[in-house]
Amino acid sequence: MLSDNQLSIYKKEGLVKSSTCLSKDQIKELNKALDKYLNDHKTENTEFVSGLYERDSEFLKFAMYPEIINEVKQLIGEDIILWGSSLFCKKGKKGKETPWHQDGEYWPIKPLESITVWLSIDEVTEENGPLQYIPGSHLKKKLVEHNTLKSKNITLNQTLKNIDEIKDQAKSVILKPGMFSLHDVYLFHGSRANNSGKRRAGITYRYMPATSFFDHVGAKSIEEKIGYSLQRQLHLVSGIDKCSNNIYQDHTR
Ligand SMILES: O=C(O)CCC(=O)C(=O)O
Repeated sequence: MLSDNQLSIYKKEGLVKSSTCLSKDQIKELNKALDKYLNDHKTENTEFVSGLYERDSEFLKFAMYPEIINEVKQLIGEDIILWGSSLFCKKGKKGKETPWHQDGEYWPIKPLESITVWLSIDEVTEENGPLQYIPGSHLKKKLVEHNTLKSKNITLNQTLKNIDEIKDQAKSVILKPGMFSLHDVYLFHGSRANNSGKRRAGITYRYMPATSFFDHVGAKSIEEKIGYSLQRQLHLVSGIDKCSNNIYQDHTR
């Protein structure tokens, strides 16, 4: 569980590292699933894959590990819907950059509340393009202006317009395999290109409090901007759906 100190770091900075690490067996399973996925999709771009568990249901079970859900509960409460997952698997050489952004710019969630678990599969160091963030940038709970980028060398195409002025405040998230970080939907974050020679693979799992609504119809206008589909399977992983408009699979009974 997250300690009181970790909870106050999350509140103040908008990101905190997990208090736990998955077990050796769990990490082995994660690696097995990723190796299989990469092998089955050799001809595709696998540096960024959205809708990961929709593409391969093997990735669903990791999102429900109690080690992860218990920490998510501490941050967004007992009623939780898992609504998405992505793979960010940067190659060791010419691994793509993730431009600075706020996640909320991408998502049709109303009201906009969500938390990301960034689960590391490889060792994440300063050299191989760790997740970076601006502590406290979530506090105003406002989405700021983004531009759309066109480049083959990026994972996501939205970028914060005025990031250069505050980039020097960035902190890096260094993680051992099986550890994860948790971050707020309004947090400014991104990651550099990877030229270290060492792959940097992580999976993101996205959870919203079950008081929010995932608007599949409203998603259409965002899809045009971001260039990929937001049609998602929802999974109730704890508590009850208090919004009552979401269509989901129930894993609580
Ligand atoms: O891992 C990365 O490069 C970026 C991850 C990210 O943008 C996210 O977790 O929302």
